[in-house]
Amino acid sequence: MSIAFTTPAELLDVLAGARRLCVFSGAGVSAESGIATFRQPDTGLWSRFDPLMLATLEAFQRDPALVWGWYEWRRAAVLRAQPNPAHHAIAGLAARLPQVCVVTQNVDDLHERAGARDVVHLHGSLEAARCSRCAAPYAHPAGIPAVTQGGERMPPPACAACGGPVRPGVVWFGESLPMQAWARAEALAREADVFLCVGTSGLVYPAASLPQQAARAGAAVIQVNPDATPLDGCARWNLRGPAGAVMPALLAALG
Ligand code: BV8
Ligand code: ZN
Repeated sequence: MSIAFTTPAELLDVLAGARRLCVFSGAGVSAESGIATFRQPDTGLWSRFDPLMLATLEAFQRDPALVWGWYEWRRAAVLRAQPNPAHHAIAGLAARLPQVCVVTQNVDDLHERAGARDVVHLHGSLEAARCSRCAAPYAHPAGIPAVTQGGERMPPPACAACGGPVRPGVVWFGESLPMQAWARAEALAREADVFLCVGTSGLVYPAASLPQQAARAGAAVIQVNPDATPLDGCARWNLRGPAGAVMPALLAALG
């Protein structure tokens, strides 16, 4: 069922009665903060590159300065951005319902900056850089990296412990998800009585299997996305609209 902006009473009853709500978010929840999603890439230099081609270990090994520059440009954009009403509404749900967790595919910290307490990062974080050789954590210097909209190649820093090239602390395509985060996300999906998908294309696995796992375990799945996605079929309700409008409306309707 696809509802454009109207929120059926039954959906509100189910959401208001949620005992264990799991919010599953993708790049679309940060779109209204000005953060380019994967499939509507920014018009900058990077629109000439397919993120699926840059977000890989092979790309980093082949051209570390190109990949490090891309991530520093993205990290600068996140540092300049603010959480949008969708992030705030998702954080606000935790004050209205007994148990709310967020499982995100995003590598930004906008859920946390909006006040969300329990956030599981399936694909790592832009702030968690580490040495690609000895895995020593790397602390980014304070402030916003000096990369321009056009982006530029930036050689990655050298690890203080072994001199190896520092890499972004994200999960690249072809890399396994952090075991603990993935195990917790699967458990949360199976235990949820309401599973709310916000702003994801549902194309990247194994993360995209979570809504199915939740539905199979009996959860009521709700999807918020302006477009249709492969998740439509497992959602009991598809709310067709931008998260920045739909999420505050849902929160307000809970009273
Ligand atoms: C792995 C970090 C295996 C980096 C990311 C089946 C099973 C297992 C794996 C695979 C499989 N099939 C294929 C694979 C391989 C691959 C994969 O899924 N490929 C895809 C392209 C087919 N998966 C992997 O490689 C994963 N690893 O499986 O390892 C393994 C096992 C053992 C040993 C070794 C290996 C790792 C995947 C993680 C990749 N890293 N991110 C970085 O950020 O640079 S994924 C990255 O892309 C994001 O994190 C995110 O997850 C994904 C993009 O998806 P979305 O978040 O949904 O964003 P997208 O732009 O696609 O869509 C935005 C949506 O928002 C749209 O629907 C749009 O309509 C909507 N929207 C827009 N505006 C708004 C909005 N919605 C609401 N409001 C708005 N305003
Ligand atoms: Zn090192």
